[in-house]
Amino acid sequence: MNNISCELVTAYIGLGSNLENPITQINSARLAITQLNKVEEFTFSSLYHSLPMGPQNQPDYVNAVMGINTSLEPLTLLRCLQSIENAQGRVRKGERWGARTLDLDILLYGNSVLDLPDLKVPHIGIDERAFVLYPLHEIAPNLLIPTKGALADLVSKCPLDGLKLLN
Ligand code: A4P
Ligand code: MG
Repeated sequence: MNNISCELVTAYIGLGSNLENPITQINSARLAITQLNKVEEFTFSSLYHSLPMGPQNQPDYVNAVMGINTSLEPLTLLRCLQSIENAQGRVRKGERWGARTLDLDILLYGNSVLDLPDLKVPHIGIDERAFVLYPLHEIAPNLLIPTKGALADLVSKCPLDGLKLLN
């Protein structure tokens, strides 16, 4: 990574996979994100095993959260993450919350609140998903989530829903 010149923003990315060797998918995505121009990883959570949210006729997931510093604009970052999803064989079949090789979500982008057609930040549902809240809390326990409140409070109210540490 490199060539960071403009204003740096701290962002958090949620990674999820439940197809084609999820652990490998997450590790490959992490590497691809660190290789993006103007993106620098500063932290990465443990890997977590989680039960599927949404349709139940799909494999369990592996989830993690990555903290980056970036000077990419939010929509540019989104497009870069979508390119990585596509490069790792993501197929969009139109089924909401269906199985996928890789899902990369922008959970937080600094303290921004964005309500664009293609990008909602904080990510929708961030405050009620164990597979997002627990890994995020592991790496950033003191975080305040715009419009939602203290991460520690959200975690304390969120059942584990079968979430387990993988490593
Ligand atoms: N989009 C809007 N805001 C964002 C954002 N902050 N980050 C738009 C990323 N994308 C964002 O996403 C649909 C559209 O969301 C994109 O076109 C983008 O412009 P998608 O990746 O094509 O489809 P999706 O992921 O199926 O949709 P959605 O509604 O974002 O699903 P989620 O919320 O990502 O949930 N169960 C477990 N255990 N673990 C998981 O990780 N993930 C999902 C997907 C379902 N069940 C899961 C998990
Ligand atoms: Mg998504």
